[in-house]
Amino acid sequence: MDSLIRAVGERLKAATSVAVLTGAGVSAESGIPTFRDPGGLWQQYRPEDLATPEAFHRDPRLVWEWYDWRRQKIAQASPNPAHHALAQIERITPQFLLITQNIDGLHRLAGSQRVLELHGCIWWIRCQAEGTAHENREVPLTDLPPRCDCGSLLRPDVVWFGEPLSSGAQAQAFAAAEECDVFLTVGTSAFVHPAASLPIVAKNHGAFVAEINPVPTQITPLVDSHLQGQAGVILPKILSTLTKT
Ligand code: BJW
Repeated sequence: MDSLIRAVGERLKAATSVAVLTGAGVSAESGIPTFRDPGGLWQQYRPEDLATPEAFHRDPRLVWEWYDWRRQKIAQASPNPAHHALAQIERITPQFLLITQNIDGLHRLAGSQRVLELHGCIWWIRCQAEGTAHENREVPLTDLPPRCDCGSLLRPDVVWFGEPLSSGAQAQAFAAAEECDVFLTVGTSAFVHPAASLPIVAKNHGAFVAEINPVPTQITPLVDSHLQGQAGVILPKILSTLTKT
């Protein structure tokens, strides 16, 4: 494993442009549940009931109760060594983009600056009618489901199944995947598209692709290096190879 970590470190040192895709696994060590692991959210709840526009239309209160519960959990969480190591790697890399599927905001809290939140952010809420979003960090929320001053329902500003991602964010993510020298995919099952296409696009455009995950995923067969283990253990080790003189 140490030689794999050193090899990824060498690639990062030589790189001008680095893109990183993170998923729920990067926040697992902060105590935030993942979706598809044993005991994960989608083992306990049906996405059709909680993470689709149809579910919200059917029962906005139920969907909001679930998001309010997650907001309370996330409010108590802090960035872990994986988030901190990625913020440090950004500081020493000429061009860097962190593309996250996570809605918990922990990358920004750890000090990452160039962050694309592909699936939105749990701390922003959006008016169904007007489409305008604003930050709201109240936990727990009073009076569920919340309503806008215009009377319409407010919803979490996140991307549910069947909804398009922000076209600007998606275009920026794919451009970074096409242009980077090194692409890291960390703590994602690489199950959900279009995010899961990013490592494939990076590989097809000549990037060195490394994956950090305790288990093999859908994209393991195509990556150049699979670093098996927890992000909070492996990323600080990679960082230390970069900062050694
Ligand atoms: C560790 C660890 C540790 C554990 N260290 N690692 C092609 C075929 C079929 C369907 C589709 C397709 N293309 C698109 C679709 C539809 C759909 C989709 O992908 N479905 C698949 C399930 C097949 N995609 C969509 O609907 C997307 N929209 C779209 O395509 O729009 C098109 C469109 C255009 C025009 C008009 C209309 C539509 C939207 C996807 C939105 C996803 N939303 C969710 C929930 C909302 C946010 C929230 O509430 O949090 O986003 S679902 C959920 O999955 C969440 C996540 O961001 C996302 C990805 O999950 P992630 O992060 O990979 O987590 P896990 O749990 O799966 O994996 C965790 C990993 O961590 C595991 O591998 C562990 O081993 C690992 N791990 N501990 C490192 N310590």
